[in-house]
Amino acid sequence: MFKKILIANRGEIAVRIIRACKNLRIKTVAVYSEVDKNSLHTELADEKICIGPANPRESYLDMNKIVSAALITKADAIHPGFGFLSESSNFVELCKKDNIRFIGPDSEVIDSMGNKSKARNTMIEANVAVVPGSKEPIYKSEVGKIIADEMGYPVIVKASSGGGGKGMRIVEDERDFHKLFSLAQTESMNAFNDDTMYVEKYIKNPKHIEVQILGDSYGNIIHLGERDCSIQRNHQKMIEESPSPVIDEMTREKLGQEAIKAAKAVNYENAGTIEFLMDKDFNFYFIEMNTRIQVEHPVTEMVTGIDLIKEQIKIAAGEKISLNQKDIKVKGHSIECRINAENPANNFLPCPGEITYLHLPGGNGVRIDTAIYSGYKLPMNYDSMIGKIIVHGVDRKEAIEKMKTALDELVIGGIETNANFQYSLMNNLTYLSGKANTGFIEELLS
Ligand code: MV4
Repeated sequence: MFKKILIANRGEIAVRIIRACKNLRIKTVAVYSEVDKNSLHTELADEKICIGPANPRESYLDMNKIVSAALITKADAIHPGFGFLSESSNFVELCKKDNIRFIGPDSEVIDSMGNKSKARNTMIEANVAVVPGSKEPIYKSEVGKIIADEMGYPVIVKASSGGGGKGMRIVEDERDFHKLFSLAQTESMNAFNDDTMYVEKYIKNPKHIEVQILGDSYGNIIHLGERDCSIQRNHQKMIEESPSPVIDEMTREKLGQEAIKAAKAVNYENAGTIEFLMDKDFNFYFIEMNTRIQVEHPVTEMVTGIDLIKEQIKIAAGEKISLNQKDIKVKGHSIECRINAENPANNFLPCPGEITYLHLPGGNGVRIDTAIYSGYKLPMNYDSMIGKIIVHGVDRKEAIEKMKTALDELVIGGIETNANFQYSLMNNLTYLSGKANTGFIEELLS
């Protein structure tokens, strides 16, 4: 097992990883930027090392600085968390060169899934259901249009390097194809320096369902059920839950096997997520694979009782997964609400500032993952997510009641947050029905 792990991240996920390391009696190194000098992760870690200015490019995204920090502190592994360097194959290679274990999959796997068009092809070869669409990467609008015309409209044009909605355009009418393809391609070029595109049939108002998987270095792969992440705004998830309120035990097993098939196609090792779209007739289609731990991992932990970060560390250290698929039971229901420093009354504008007062909720089945404390000044340089409330109940109804109680009890003084907006969603009839799809928030706000 590792003796010391460097956490190449900040905020609540850095704190979450430090706690898992402590549980495993592994020493921890925090890295921080100048504006994060007073951040909680630096306090909780055994050692801390400043890696530069607030701008992520000069600190949390600077691979050389992070590897240097690991070498100086003699850390034998790096946990990247999510965002930042978590899906950088170059970073994985750099770690390898210096004999530092990257806690995550190998660089080739990251690359093959990071290119969405390539990932689609891999899944088609492996007989995983994907959205009908192009097989080869597309560079010319004329080529894309032939495929779109044949499929019929609406279609969606996507950037191979895309993510978070960037480089994506829905085309309803064939006359708009060239214009929208070109817009998406230009956006992709600017954001990712890549003009590789692909085309899919557009599925209207799908549910976003993802399956958590774990794979070890001995070829064992298990799934830990699904998360329903349909409640999102501008491609940012707001609420996630497990299990999905619309998936029964039989469908869960089928979907889980589909996810395992997808993971096996790339010999997946460590924690990963297979993303599916579900249409109104309950058909599932693979869209992407995320080769990292995700923000919403706690809802899976709550219903399965498995600590995913500890599993990631053990797998990276060369241990076999100690669980069999038949040991994995989804028990009760878990919901996560993301708490953001933002103002819902002003188009969800980020609102960093000083937290003048803080009361966090608690109680049976209430978990708070956060790095904020009373007196903490939120820097403006990073994501507006400041924490997550995760609840676990015997069923969805009880989980919702616990979430309402927790949101009501939460007091964050000095800054605006989306907590009241989240509370209102817990009373929304569409949300309560469990049938809300990815178009729900946009419709609600329109
Ligand atoms: C889709 C889709 C419908 N059909 N693909 C959004 C982010 C990225 N991970 C994939 N996304 C989608 N892919 C097909 N074939 C719908 C979404 C989607 C979406 C698209 C446009 C505007 C808002 C959206 C919100 C959620 C999901």
